[in-house]
Amino acid sequence: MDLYKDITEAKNSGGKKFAVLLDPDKVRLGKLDRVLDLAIDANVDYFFIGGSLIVNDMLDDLLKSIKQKCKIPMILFPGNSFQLSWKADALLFLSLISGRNAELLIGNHVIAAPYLKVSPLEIMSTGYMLVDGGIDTTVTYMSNTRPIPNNKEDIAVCTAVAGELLGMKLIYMDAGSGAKNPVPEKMIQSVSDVISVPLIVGGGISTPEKAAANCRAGADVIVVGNAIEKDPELIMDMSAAIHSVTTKVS
Ligand code: 1GP
Repeated sequence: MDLYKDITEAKNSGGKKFAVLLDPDKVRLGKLDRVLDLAIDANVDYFFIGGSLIVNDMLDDLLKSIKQKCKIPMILFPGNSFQLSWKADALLFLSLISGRNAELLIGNHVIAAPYLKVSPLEIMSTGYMLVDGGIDTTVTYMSNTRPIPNNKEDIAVCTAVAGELLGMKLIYMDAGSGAKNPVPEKMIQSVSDVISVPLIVGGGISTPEKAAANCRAGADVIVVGNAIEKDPELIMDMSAAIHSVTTKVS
């Protein structure tokens, strides 16, 4: 399956996609079955797999367990180059364009390149932008970068445009896992208005209402992790809310 085509076709027709983030460290394999059943019933579009720091060697087991049970595509969302596996379907090849840490802009990519070049993974270059979520998240500490202040739409817009002009195929605005304040709709709207590649939004989204509001503001893919870890049943309402939004395409 060409996942990038799937995302862009949805965007071009105003449709929205729902990605459930599974952190291999946090998903207890016991609870996973329930999450997978709900994800199948709710027509979840993708699993994003990754975390800022993974301390258990559970990535391959998690990918195997998902594949045994369903066909929902698995997209790696790696916090570092140890979080790679051929068992997934695709990879967000993230460049942390909101930061000025050369290792996360290009350094890790050079190290991973020979592995990725021969892998069967679909590689999607992604301009990854951290937006201040109101608390110190693991990702800000681990990346050693400062997030974009959440009232600075102009910085977010220029960063996203630069990412697109550099050839990145997706822009991902993230307030960080467990953020107190998700990315504001005003910022989503400003960025969505100026880019033509699909926009992924995540971090601290905990209600279906918020997810739908983000979609109306211009997000094309919504990512939810924490809230679903706490309450897997939320998958149904989240998915219904996200899939119910269609934005006008000009
Ligand atoms: C984090 O965007 C994701 O990188 C999801 O965040 O876990 O807060 O939903 P949450």
